[in-house]
Amino acid sequence: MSSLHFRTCPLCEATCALEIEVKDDGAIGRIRGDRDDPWSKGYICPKGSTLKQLHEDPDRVRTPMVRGDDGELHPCTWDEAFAEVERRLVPIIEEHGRDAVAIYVGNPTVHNLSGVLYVRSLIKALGTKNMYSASTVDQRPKELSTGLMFGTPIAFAVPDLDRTDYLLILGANPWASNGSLATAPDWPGRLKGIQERGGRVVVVDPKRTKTAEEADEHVAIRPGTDAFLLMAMVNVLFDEGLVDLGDAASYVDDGDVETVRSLCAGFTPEAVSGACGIDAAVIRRLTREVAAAPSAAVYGRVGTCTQEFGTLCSWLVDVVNTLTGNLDRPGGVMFSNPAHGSGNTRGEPRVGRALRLVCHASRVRALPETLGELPVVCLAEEIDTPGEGQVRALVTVAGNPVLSTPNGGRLDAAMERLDLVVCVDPYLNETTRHADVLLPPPTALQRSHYDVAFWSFSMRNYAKYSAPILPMDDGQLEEWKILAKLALIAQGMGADADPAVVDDLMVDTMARQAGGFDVSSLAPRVGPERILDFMLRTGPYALTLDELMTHEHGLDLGALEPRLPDALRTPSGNVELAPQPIVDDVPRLRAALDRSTNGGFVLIGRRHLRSNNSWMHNVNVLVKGKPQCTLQVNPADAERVGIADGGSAKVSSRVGAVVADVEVTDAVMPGVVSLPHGWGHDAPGVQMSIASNHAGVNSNLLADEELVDVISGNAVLNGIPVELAPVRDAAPVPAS
Ligand SMILES: Nc1nc2c(c(=O)[nH]1)N[C@H]1C(S)=C(S)[C@@H](COP(=O)(O)OP(=O)(O)OC[C@H]3O[C@@H](n4cnc5c(=O)[nH]c(N)nc54)[C@H](O)[C@@H]3O)O[C@H]1N2
Ligand SMILES: Nc1nc2c(c(=O)[nH]1)N[C@H]1C(S)=C(S)[C@@H](COP(=O)(O)OP(=O)(O)OC[C@H]3O[C@@H](n4cnc5c(=O)[nH]c(N)nc54)[C@H](O)[C@@H]3O)O[C@H]1N2
Ligand code: SF4
Ligand SMILES: [Mo]
Repeated sequence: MSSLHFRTCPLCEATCALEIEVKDDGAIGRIRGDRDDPWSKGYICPKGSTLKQLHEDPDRVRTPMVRGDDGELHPCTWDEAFAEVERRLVPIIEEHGRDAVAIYVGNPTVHNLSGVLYVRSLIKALGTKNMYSASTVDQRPKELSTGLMFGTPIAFAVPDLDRTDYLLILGANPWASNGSLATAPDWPGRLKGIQERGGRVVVVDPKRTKTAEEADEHVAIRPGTDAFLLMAMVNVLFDEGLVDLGDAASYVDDGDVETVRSLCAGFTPEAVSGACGIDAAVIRRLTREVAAAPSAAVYGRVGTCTQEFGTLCSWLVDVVNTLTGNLDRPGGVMFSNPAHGSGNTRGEPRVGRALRLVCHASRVRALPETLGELPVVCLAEEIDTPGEGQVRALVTVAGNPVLSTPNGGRLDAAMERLDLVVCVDPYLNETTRHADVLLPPPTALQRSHYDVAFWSFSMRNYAKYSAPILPMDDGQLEEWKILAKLALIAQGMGADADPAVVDDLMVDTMARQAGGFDVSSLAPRVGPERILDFMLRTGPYALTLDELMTHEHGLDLGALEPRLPDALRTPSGNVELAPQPIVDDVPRLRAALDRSTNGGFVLIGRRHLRSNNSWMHNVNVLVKGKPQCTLQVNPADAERVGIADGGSAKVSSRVGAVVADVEVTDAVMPGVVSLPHGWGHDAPGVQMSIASNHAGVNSNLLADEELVDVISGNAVLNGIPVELAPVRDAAPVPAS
């Protein structure tokens, strides 16, 4: 006999429901999609079933480790590990101040209930200006544009895939990524659904991706030029009298519409066509199609955020949605109403404070702080540039910035100089190999889950609690306790302090902010479950965790409904269509229009369905077969440079060089080469045996930390100028 358990997959943003078999002896059996789940209906991708392999991976670190006098990491007890953190961290803070300690919070944190809730207490306790996260190599532009326009940075307006008649996708490949900042399982099926209903899907991408191939139309665009394209679309809307805000008109100031009209002046399709590499006639036609469709949604993602005009792009996406009457209507872009509440369900409707922007700047380069964080492109220079305020210690939580952030080579070298590195992570990888103290959390199967992050912007209102499926092993510690212990140490309360102190403080603070909720009513729950129960009870449906637990296949709370004007939290109480910080950035775009390109190559990135950023390459079923980490080159370019399919090429940028295996394909447009990120697992000290056998190269040795979107400080990861050269000798050349 075995038992079946149901839980949400925590690996990507799609939040598919899994059915997991646990055998009599406690071993994990088959993992498949939960067909009774109303949200994902049995859909999963090849990664979902690998929670088993991740749990059983012999390379996964199972005990805390401390670096000894011999320079090696040695297993130790949790008490010893926390004592070591205290012994070394507290003097650094006392001698050099709080800013001498940096923290980097990586992507899996938001896929983890413990992480997402408790990392905040660690950040607060550290009290450092040197707070970094994966957000500034990802979605910070979208957070800023959403925050400025609607008042809440992460309550994004999401495309209503299941009802739309027309979807325009820019810079996203949901056939590989399963979608992002617009949560829904089975994006591929939902895209097909649009076509089956007689709707149309158009994809704007420098590469003919699987998503583009499956679409009705692929429009190839020069990397980094989407803001021109979108500005030209806005220009056409005004020029051809196609502006019609629909119901949203009541919540948008006419003056803002006029401001947008004047901002787009001069960005005609003819003026941008050369820069974008798109015919003016195509730009006009796409604009007319979006305007004429009974409902339409424009959706931009990583490709539009991680470029030079990321914030302008993200803003323009929602400007087009608004000007065509598609904001907040079925089939357009809509706001979720999540069971656990979010920024736009809490507080007073139409009451909000201006988004806090740039309270401080980074020490070395004066890049802007946004939403409490500095851009991660600054991290290495803050470590390797001497002077008052220099970073001397780094805490990483669920992050691998050596592979995931620009100029990873510089960061790798800088980490060698740190007085202390503390990593909360289950693997010894390219970043955590620098750890002095490594604190491994339990696996996904050993922890509870509820997707606080992604159901804040999902395409249906849906809730589900996942209980832990496997017990903790002897000597493991829950991740929330690890984070709480670090917070207590950072606060000077000592390595022996009880994590319950942090837990109580958190729930008390949240209850106070909610206007005096009686926390004792949540007893006897503690930890993440108590906070979740609180959030559900004070959320829009006044659910309780007990009630939610009775829905083991998840609770469908219905399709999205129009939420304007109540979802607005802007100072004006309206949609702010022309926020000043964004208006101020338009001259930069205008200036770039006249900039000539030198005709050289530019690098873009890509994702593969069987990969997940940098950390799942140790799962054999995901990496076996054709190598994923190849440099894709257009046939005409390959011939011109003298490189062949299956050969290797040296790719160089301002900051570094790699030698990559070449894949010649006409899927990438001429002048563009594509290399995925998250690879390069051949560094000494990395303990990921399978990954090291499929090492690949680190594309972020090429990404240039000097290239940023000015408003957000977000890294430019697409459109990086590079040079190509053939490599006759197959032997790898060291990176320069
Ligand atoms: N060139 C280029 N670079 C990119 C991108 C790109 O498109 N191009 N994309 C960017 C994007 S969107 C993102 S989100 C970032 C991702 O970059 P990061 O946020 O740094 O994420 P990963 O590199 O996947 O590293 C995740 C780390 O978390 C650990 N981990 C896994 N599960 C857990 C857990 O449950 N708890 C803890 N504590 N640790 C865990 C893993 O072992 C690994 O060390 O990469 C960015 N980098
Ligand atoms: N299998 C898998 N799934 C994942 C991840 C993963 O690593 N693997 N990572 C997860 C994470 S952290 C995130 S943030 C999401 C990201 O999800 P997506 O945003 O869908 O990310 P990508 O698949 O990288 O798609 C980005 C697309 O932008 C294109 N592009 C590059 N430059 C430009 C440009 O200048 N303009 C335009 N219009 N397009 C451009 C690229 O060719 C690529 O097709 O995926 C998540 N899901
Ligand atoms: S699509 Fe994402 S959530 Fe769904 S099974 Fe795959 S990794 Fe998990
Ligand atoms: Mo991401």
